[in-house]
Amino acid sequence: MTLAPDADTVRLSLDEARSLARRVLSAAGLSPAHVEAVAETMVAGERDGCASHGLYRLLVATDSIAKGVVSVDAVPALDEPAPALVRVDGGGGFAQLAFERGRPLLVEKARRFGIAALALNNVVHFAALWPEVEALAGEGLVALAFTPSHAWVAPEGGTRPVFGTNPVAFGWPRPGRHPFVFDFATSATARGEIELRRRAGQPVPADWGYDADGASTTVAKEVLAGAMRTFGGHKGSALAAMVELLAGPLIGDLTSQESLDADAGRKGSPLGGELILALDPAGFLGAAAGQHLQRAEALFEAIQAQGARLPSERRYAARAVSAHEGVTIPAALHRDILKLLER
Ligand code: NDP
Ligand code: PYC
Repeated sequence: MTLAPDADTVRLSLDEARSLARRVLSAAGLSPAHVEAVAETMVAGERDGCASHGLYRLLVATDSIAKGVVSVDAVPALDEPAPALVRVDGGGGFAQLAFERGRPLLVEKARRFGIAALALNNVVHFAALWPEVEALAGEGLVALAFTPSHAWVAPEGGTRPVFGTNPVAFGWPRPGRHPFVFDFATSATARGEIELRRRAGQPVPADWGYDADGASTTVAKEVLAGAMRTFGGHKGSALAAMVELLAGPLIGDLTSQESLDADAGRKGSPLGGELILALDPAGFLGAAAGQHLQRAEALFEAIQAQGARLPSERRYAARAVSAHEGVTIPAALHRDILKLLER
């Protein structure tokens, strides 16, 4: 670990970040299998320059553990409700281990049937979704993932929370390259971004949310106590509703309002489900499979030829830098993380 020249930040190698995350999660009482899965996700987030879902999440995850929101030693249970469907009951544990347990069978079924779905039920979710779709695209599959959260977001035309921040993630394989991946909240931004602004004492853009009286505000704390807004007006609002339905009632799990009700004021991470879809291009294309990759590359080239960037380009670039330079986090965050080891 080194103090950066301004002493406001701390630099950690990836190994140091991983070891810190594991120590904190173990000290919080999480079982070894969950520690591994959860620490990897947080380090991957920090490594890829996704601060809102990186090491900051150690504060969030340990808070949920301390409040009894998470089952620390849950053993995910896998079953097959239909030939192309996989279900993993996470037993109230964090979602990462449940995904690891379900992933091999999801891949196998997608290859066998051309399309397959994995429902994670009864999991606590604090994380980004790109790790799931990137892993599946790395296996040559096209992937989609959705999860509701807590009711923090107002529908377009209203000012009171109904939806979660409800991310949508998509992954597409690329020959010899990292997959094409996007992953974003259907709210104007992830709630984690607003939490980071609150910690840093910074304002938020006026179109991110409303205060508790339904008035626009740039004060992060007021948006957190009021309602966030969807991205893209009615379009983000409809997509947020779709995520509620697909990864809630469709898979027999909670909506964001139900998750907030189940939280009963503890302010823990969302509890509920995640839906992950995997498609094998060979299912549609048979012997012609492979051409789809070249045609996709032509599309990506046309985007980049205009000077526009692909989603995930920034993240992969950050990954390449972190591999030799490590990660830099605010010193205040580092201090708060170390305090978790003193409890
Ligand atoms: P952003 O609004 O920052 O959007 C992120 C996505 O858009 C990334 O794929 C990013 O690629 C891409 N992107 C950003 N700018 C551009 C650009 N100029 N051109 C092309 N692509 C671009 O993220 P959010 O704040 O909405 O979400 C952040 C994270 O929060 C997500 O990973 C999401 O899964 C997570 N989240 C998790 C929730 C949960 O319940 N578990 C709830 C809500 C959010 P790149 O990474 O390369 O910049
Ligand atoms: O940043 O909105 C968010 C979020 C919710 C759950 C995990 N991350």
